[in-house]
Amino acid sequence: MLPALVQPDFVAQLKTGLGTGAIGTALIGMLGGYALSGRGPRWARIASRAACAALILATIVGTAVSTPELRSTNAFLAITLLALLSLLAAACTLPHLPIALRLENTDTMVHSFDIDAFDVHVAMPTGTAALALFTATAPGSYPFYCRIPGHTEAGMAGTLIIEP
Ligand SMILES: [Cu+2]
Repeated sequence: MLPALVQPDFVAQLKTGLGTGAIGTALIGMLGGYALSGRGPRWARIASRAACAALILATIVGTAVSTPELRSTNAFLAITLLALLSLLAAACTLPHLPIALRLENTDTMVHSFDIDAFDVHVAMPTGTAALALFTATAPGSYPFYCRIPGHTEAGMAGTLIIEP
């Protein structure tokens, strides 16, 4: 997003309208995703919702004030655009949402699931399922392991990879 904003012809894009649709689409996706995520400061989510509402309103008003010959075509385009943007905003909530891992222990021994980076420490009693809930705050590689003495050394460890 940032490279699109710092292009030397950004002002020209705004004046001509060329390329602003792409910027607007990315903005609505990011802002909508953040607004719908239910995470982060309340004021920031309200500001994101307001910005999305303004962009959507601009689309509707732009359609309404277009010439009568183009109005039905523009209305179809506006509905298609709004549907796509809604889907994009919904998809953009995914990085903000918590991860839920169902951990089933079918072994005869007790185990655990631990990711220090996310402060995840879940006991895994034998013969039942446990739930690990956490939010991946940043992309990266995060080691996980079983904290029962000797288990990490026995190979109960791995790396959780969070991709951007
Ligand atoms: Cu173990």
